[in-house]
Amino acid sequence: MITLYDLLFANDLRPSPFCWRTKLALKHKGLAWRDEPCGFTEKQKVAFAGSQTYPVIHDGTTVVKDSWAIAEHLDTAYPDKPLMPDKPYARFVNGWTDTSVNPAIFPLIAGDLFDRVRPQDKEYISESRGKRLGTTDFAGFQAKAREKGVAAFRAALEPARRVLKEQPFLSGDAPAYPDYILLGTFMWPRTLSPLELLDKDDVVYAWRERMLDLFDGMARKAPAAA
Ligand SMILES: N[C@@H](CCC(=O)N[C@@H](CS)C(=O)NCC(=O)O)C(=O)O
Repeated sequence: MITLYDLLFANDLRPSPFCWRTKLALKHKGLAWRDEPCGFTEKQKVAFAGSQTYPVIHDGTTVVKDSWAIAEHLDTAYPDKPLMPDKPYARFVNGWTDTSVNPAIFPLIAGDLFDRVRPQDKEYISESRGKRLGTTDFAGFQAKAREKGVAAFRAALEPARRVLKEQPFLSGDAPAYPDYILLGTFMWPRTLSPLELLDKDDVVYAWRERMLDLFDGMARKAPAAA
C-alpha cells in the first residue's frame, strides 16, 4: 500500500496544491493509499526522503519526493492509464502553474491561510511567510492584494481558457495530469478561503465543476473553508 505524506492544517484541512496533484494522480491510476498527515513543523516525518516539502510517497521500497517526480514514478511503475501521454505539454502546464498561477493566488488568501494553520505551526508560518511578504500582517496584506489581484489571477488563467474553449479538459476529451495540476491549485484556495476566484460564465469555472465531480466527487467532498 502506498503512503502519502500530506500537509495538514487545522481541523484536518488538506489544502496543499502539490499534494492534491498526487492524490488526483493516484485516483486516476485507481491506486489505494494511506494518508500520513504532517504539519509544517513535522518535517522529521519526511526526513527519510531527504525532503523539506510535501508530498512524499512511500511505495513499497521506493521513496519519491516532489509531485512531478511522483507523477513520473506512477507512470513508470503503473503504465496503465498514463497520466502524461504528452509529457512535454504536462511539463509546460506544471511550470506555468508553479510560476504564474500559484504565485497569483497566495497574496489573495494569505490571511485566510494563516488563520487556518495549526496553532503549533503559526510561529513557523509567521516567520517564513512574513519574510516572503515583507509583513506579518497577513490579513492587511490580503485585503490590499484583493484590490487588483483577482483580476490579475484571472488574466493569468488565459492560456487554460483558450484550451478549454476548444475541449472539455486541458488534456482533451478526458482529464489527465495537466488537469490535476491545475485542479490541485484550485483546491488550495477552496480549502482555505471563502473567496470565489472565478466568474460563473468563465469556461475555467465550468471545467472546475467537471473536475470537482471526478472520482465520485472526491475533491468536491473534501473539507473546504466556510
Ligand atoms: N516542487 C514541490 C513543491 C512542494 C511544496 O512546496 N509543498 C509545500 C506545501 S504546498 C510544502 O511542503 N511547504 C513546506 C514549508 O513551506 O515548510 C512539489 O511539486 O512537490
